[in-house]
Amino acid sequence: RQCSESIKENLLLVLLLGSVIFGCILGFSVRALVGKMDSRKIMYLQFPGEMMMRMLQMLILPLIVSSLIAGIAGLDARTCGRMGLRTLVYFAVTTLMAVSLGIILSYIIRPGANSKKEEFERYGEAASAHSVDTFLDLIRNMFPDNLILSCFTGYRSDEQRSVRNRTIIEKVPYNDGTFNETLGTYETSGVTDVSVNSQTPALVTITKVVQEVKVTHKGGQTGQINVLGLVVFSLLMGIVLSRMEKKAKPIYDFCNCLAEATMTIFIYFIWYSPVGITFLIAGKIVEMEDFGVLVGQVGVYFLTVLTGLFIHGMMVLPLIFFVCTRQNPYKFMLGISQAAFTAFGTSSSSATMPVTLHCLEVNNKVDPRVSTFVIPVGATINMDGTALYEAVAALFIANVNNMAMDFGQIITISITATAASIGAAGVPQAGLVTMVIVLSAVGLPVDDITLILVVDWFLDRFRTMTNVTGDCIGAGIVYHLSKHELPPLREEGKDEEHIE
Ligand code: DAS
Repeated sequence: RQCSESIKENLLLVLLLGSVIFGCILGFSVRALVGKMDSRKIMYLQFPGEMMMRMLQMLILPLIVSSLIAGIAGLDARTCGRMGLRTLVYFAVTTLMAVSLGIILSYIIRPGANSKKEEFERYGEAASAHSVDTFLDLIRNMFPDNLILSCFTGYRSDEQRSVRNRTIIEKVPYNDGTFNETLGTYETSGVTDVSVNSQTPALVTITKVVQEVKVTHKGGQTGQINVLGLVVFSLLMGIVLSRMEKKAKPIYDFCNCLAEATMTIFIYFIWYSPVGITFLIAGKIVEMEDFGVLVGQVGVYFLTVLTGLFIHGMMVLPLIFFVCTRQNPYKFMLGISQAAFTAFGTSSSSATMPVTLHCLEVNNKVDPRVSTFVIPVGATINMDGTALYEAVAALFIANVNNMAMDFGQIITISITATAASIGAAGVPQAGLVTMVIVLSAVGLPVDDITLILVVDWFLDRFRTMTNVTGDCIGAGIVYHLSKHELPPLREEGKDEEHIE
């Protein structure tokens, strides 16, 4: 049975790797044969991938709540506290190391230095307008329309009116919050013009709105699930149940059963993920504007981030793992490679979560009570790849504007890049939106985000892979340090000593 399990796991790994490669081939072939596709056709091409994303996202809620509650309820408070402390220390240390690496590399390679903004003009209105479109989509996906538009309509500043006579590229429905139970949507109470063209203060206005929404609606997440809220609830519930001991047995058994059933459903889904990843990647490649942007300073920036992610993900994290566990880190990382490829395909730590838990528990034999604690929290607040990227992007934009950063500003970038990575949700390109915090903290022009937008969808895949790898390495380390304190896992039919 073990042999057939490992054959299945290896087959899935080959299929996932193959899907990434085939997705690139399909994307470039469609791009060469069909050329520019309109957004509707691109949507059709991406549909199988979008379906996979929603299948995985559907499992997040039952999986996190049931496994986290059952995991914590099965532990005594002391073990739980020590495990939590080890997890948070690991998150803080690795995120700060990632930011520091990003800053050091930026000063060595100096992306954007001695370049002029005119150099980026060659991608002109099309790329920038496309970038602004993309940015608007990102913001809209990041926050429910009623949130952003209520802030937006409440944001009627003079600057806003002055922008009004510019090219209108977006008519966005807004609403007054009336929810239509039948349709399950907000009633549209009107249409507001979001007047933006490529290089106008409007983008700053919009990014200020993003900041406003981010600040006044802290934690405002996409229409997707608020993972952080779920994790906090499940942690608290698990701790309370742990103290209730045998009275909590019915809920404890229910959560264990729900977690097992959810992972069984996931096993069916996972065999579809190679198909989904293929079409997700192909659709993005077809959608991509001009690959030529990778030549020149944006290419240097792109390679700086990739170099940092490679060093951090393939050297720094494995070294930390080896120091803490004295085990072969690359063997451990081989066990989580399905999650890494899924992260590359989906660009979402949250959507990858079921795969991540499966890899840790089935391939690397990590105790579910540890993995279901570390991974949901890590997918939400531990994003080493994003933190490194935010630091490099900020220094790239500073170089493009010939603005030298003093020591105080470097420290500010380190702190805000860490905060931005904690604030970013585990959804595609969340790090790009929280970048606004870093840029405005050190007085960099926020609308220069358009300079990096065109390559961001591709960089996002690599930084999401690094984020997921960091979470898995953390789960492996916390498991190694905590396993002697964990009560034996519940056998079939045998009651949990602690609950009993
Ligand atoms: N895509 C995000 C994630 O899921 C990372 C980012 O946007 O930076 O981890």
